[in-house]
Amino acid sequence: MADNQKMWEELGMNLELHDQLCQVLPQAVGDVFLSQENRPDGMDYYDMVVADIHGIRPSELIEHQKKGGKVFGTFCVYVPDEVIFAADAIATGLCGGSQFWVPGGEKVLPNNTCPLIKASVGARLDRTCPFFRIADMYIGETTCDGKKKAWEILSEDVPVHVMDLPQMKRAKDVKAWAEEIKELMHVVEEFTGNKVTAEKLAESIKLINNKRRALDRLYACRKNEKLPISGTDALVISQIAFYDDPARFAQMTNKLCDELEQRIKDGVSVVPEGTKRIMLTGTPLAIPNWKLHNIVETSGAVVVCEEMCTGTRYFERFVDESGTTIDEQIDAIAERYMGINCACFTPNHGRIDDILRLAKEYKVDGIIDVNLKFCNLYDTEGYFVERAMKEAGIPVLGIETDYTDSDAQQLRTRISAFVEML
Ligand code: BJ8
Repeated sequence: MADNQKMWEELGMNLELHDQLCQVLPQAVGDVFLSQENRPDGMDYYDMVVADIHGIRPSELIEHQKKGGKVFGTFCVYVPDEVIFAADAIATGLCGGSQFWVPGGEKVLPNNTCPLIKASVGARLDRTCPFFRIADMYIGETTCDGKKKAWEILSEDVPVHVMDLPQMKRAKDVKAWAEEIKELMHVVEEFTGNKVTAEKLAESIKLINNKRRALDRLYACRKNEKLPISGTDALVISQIAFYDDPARFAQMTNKLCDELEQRIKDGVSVVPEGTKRIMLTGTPLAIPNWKLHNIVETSGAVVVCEEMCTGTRYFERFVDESGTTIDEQIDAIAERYMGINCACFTPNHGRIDDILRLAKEYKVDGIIDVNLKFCNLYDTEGYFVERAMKEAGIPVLGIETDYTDSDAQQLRTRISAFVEML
């Protein structure tokens, strides 16, 4: 811990403010995770990572920098990690999921900005998150208006490269995205001084695909009637995937899956038979946002799937590994990423198809459509999502929330009533 203090100091962090965050986190982890019963032993790894969230991984990133490597911070699942790792750099997710960072963001952003953006900007400007201090360059994207303007503010403090994400899915849009990926590759090459070769890119495509395969395997376990892992535990694994070392993450997650598959064989479940199965859909739940899972899972139901960026949108479908030239590989990367169905696209029927498919695959009893307050995109798309679910006969509850706890009681009442009627 003394080492962490020294590292944070050297990173120029606001130690006094950061101490306040360090004081509340262990309590939150205890309340949300350690209070669960019959957890798989393999959760030890993720518990350790979360317990020292501002220590273990940041010190690894700094080690990498000491050897001359660069670290890139990202905020969206459309930004292809493959290209960054291919230049011997490291990509790390930076989305802020705590109310702790929101006031810092509100100093420069309108209050009616979504909490994810406010927290991300606040974490940087208030100097209270080591990951935001460590990243040498941020990679933004043009997904929503709030983010677009946030990049301009952040770029006054840190180098930012913004990728222009098309918002339709015509052939020319996929082509345009491939061009953007190529540009990112050049930016990363220049910034790191390392050339991306076809061999390097092939390696990193495999590296990131392997991470996806591990998550896919984890989620497959959640399709089972006998549920070997809680939604809360699965969520934190998805969140850790954004910043952990990808090879180690895949290894540890596969190890956990060995245990989960054994549990399935042995008929072990973390919930009693008949517990209602809930899928969450909507805006992402960035770490340490565990509020909804915690409420659902202490209200007599269990979360079996998240159609979210911290969920299926992150790992479903793999990049074709057969390309041998940079152009073929970049086309394959563009193809895979443009298959993600975010509400920033119009139209976005693919997302409705995904939700209907996932509801069947994960045998869900009901869906909660979650919107982060002031996210206009997902809020508006909720109209189609909720209508399609009703037409399909799947019970759906639409909720809007932020990072504060002020609505926790009200949410608990609504979610309990929803679970009751399933
Ligand atoms: S692919 S969901 S990670 S953009 S920041 S859109 S919540 S108002 S995060 Fe996102 Fe990429 Fe899409 Fe996923 Fe709304 Fe907030 Fe914007 Fe947000």
